[in-house]
Amino acid sequence: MRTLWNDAGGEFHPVCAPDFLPLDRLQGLQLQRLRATVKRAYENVALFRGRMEERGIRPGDIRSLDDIRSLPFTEKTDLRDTYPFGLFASPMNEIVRVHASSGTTGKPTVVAYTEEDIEVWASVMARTFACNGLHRGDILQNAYGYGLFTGGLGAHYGAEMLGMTVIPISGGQTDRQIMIMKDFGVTAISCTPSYFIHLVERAGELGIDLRDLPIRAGIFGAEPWTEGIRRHAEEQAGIKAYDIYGLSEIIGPGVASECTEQGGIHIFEDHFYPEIVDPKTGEPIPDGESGELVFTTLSKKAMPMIRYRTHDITSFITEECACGRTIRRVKRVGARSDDMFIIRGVNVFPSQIEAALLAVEGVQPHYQIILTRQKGLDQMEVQVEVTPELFSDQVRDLESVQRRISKSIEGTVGIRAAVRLVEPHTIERSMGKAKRLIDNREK
Ligand code: DLL
Repeated sequence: MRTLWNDAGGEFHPVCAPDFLPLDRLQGLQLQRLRATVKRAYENVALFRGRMEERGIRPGDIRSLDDIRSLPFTEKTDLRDTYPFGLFASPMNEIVRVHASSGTTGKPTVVAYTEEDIEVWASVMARTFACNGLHRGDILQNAYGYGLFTGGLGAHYGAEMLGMTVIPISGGQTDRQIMIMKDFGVTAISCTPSYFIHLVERAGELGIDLRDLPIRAGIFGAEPWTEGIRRHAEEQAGIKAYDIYGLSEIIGPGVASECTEQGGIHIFEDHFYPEIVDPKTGEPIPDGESGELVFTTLSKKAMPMIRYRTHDITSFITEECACGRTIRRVKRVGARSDDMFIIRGVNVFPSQIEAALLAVEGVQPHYQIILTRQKGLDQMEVQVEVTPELFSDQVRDLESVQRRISKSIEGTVGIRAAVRLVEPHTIERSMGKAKRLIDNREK
């Protein structure tokens, strides 16, 4: 993979130029690419052609960016129904890579890349790292999982394109990660936020204070996380923690990223056209209101996606960003519409529970929400770890923390939860995406 020379001391990299395009140029590019994508999807993918024909739309009917609204949505079930290769728009001999997401039930969803797609992917990941203030000379410990998951290889190619030194360590083997971080002079780590919290904790047990090491940035994504987790990671490790977002169906990581302003994620919208719609009606909603993020890929060859419903909930940020990027920002994705659970008629997102927990002193960012049904009534128990000092304290102190947590949860979501304080290390640690919710209610 070609590495672009970064001759501006890390402040600017040529691959980042599209981040700063004037709006009319950006929109011109988007329209040109949208038309080409729709034509490609129509001509090569039976599902897209069939759906467009049902609506009487032909590729030539897309004349403006707003015309995108006449196109049908695509859902994750469409990938499952056409498993494994039914949505490919390129012949197999042009596909150089496939990835797949494990999926909670049954078959995985498969995604594909041509050589050009891999180049685009590397470039949007290079732009992500540049957004995070990284550059040639940085040493990146890439602890996203390598393999069928898009995190590891996606970050890897982007880091190399930017000219960083990559340590392709993948997830797991935490003690070894800490040794390498220290011995190799690592300046940035990429992994899930929950894994980083685990790594910081383990370093502490080994008597290593990450604040004494050169590491200065954490590139965190692949799961929802909160400002509480950011504060914890930044304080405990002496780093800046950045939010990066993506999904396999669109490309993997590299769809959107925070910049050093840390005020929402910039979408690389020259390649991924965003819409935010009402999750129930599919109709567009006014800028600034929250709804479901929908993406249309603008340059993917192997697997173009038309109006893909992410089920991720966010809103557009309308103010300009101080960093000068013209590409639009959305708020961090705190919730997926399908992560939401309903308990006693109240809609609750796991991230709301996380925010309520971390607002209480002495609470550690390790928790699990367990739902059960007893005598026909839904019950929510939140198991959460507290600091070892607190745990060894008097029962009275523990009870007071328990009460404060209960109050904080009730104040946030409006319902009572049974709170169980558990000893450090009781909650299972994850190497990748953390599992926060266990729903034991029979369906
Ligand atoms: O998680 C790609 C990725 C890898 C993103 C590494 C960032 C870093 P999937 O496994 O297909 O792809 O999962 C995609 O994860 O629809 C969101 O629900 C969630 N997600 C990803 N990033 C974030 C984030 C990768 N920063 C699904 N905040 C998406 C909240 C996120 N949720």
